[in-house]
Amino acid sequence: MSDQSTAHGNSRIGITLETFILEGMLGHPAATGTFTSILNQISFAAKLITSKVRRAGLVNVLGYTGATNVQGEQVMKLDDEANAALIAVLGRRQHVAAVASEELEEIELLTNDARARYLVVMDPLDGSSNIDVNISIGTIFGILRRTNPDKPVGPEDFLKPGVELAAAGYIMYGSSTVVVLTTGKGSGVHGFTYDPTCGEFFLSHENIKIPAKGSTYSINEGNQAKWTDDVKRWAAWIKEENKAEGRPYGGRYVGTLVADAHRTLLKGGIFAYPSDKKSPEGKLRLLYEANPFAFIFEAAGGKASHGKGRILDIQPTKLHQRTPLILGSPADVTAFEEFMTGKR
Ligand code: AFP
Repeated sequence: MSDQSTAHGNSRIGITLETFILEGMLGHPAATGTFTSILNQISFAAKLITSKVRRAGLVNVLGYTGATNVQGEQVMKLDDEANAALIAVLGRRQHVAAVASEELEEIELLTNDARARYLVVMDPLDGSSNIDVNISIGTIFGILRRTNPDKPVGPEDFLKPGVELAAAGYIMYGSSTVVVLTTGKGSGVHGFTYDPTCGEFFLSHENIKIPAKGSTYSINEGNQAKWTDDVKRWAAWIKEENKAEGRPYGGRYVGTLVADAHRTLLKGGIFAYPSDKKSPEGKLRLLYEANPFAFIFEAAGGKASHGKGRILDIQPTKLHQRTPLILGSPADVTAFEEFMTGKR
């Protein structure tokens, strides 16, 4: 399959991810190509991880679960493999100085070169408890500009509010592999679907806009006993019969943030992982789960909240900080916030 940019009139549907990224760079005459190169490297990592994910079931069937496989190689957990693939790929071109990963307690330095102007935050394999039951999993990433290139990178360099992200995206290993990315509100949110027969990502979802209001809610109902009274009231309200207001909403919950957020982004509605008695600070991680998704949802016309305000405005204090996370259509997230702030 070749680039099909001409087959759809003005639409760019069908162009490859590489061409899309390159055209973006050509629109910025001052661009050095560094940023373009990082996005290309991430799309290469997406292919590597896809090939590992697609064989995950076989690894078990063939009994490759011990410390070594038949080739005598160390068999890593898929989370570790995804982490290692991303670090290897991002480290190759000296553009990324360091990464903060869900898989690593500390940051990983990739180069001391002062010309490495970017930092990457990532959850290499989100939803890993779903691997064994063959349910969608994903990778989440965000790219930050390095503000002190003359100083060695430290964890404090990653503690920036999400508004400062230069780009964010995710890869979903679902019925197809899809990459969704954005460089912010002006550039839109775009999705690319992988064609395994030729090893390319093609633009399949151009300029994604989330519906203003949806009809689906996504929350782990098993946590109900631990919810605050405000969350309980909201959950009862969303299930209440009210035809004029489009309620009750249908429930959908995968338990992989990437999958629940992807569905919410395309179809509208709300995803909520609020704080509860067990996790008063929330469960999901601010830097590499909440912030990238908040950046994507806002760029698609949606909202991302911690219940009482904007995720992207939170000033992080810790690398692995947690946060409540509410994502979705603007009307649906606003209604949730109204329940949390005593307006309903
Ligand atoms: P795992 O990676 O341990 O499966 O956790 C996935 C996750 O971080 C996120 O992807 C889900 O939205 C959330 O946790 C699900 O959490 P619950 O299992 O508590 O509903």
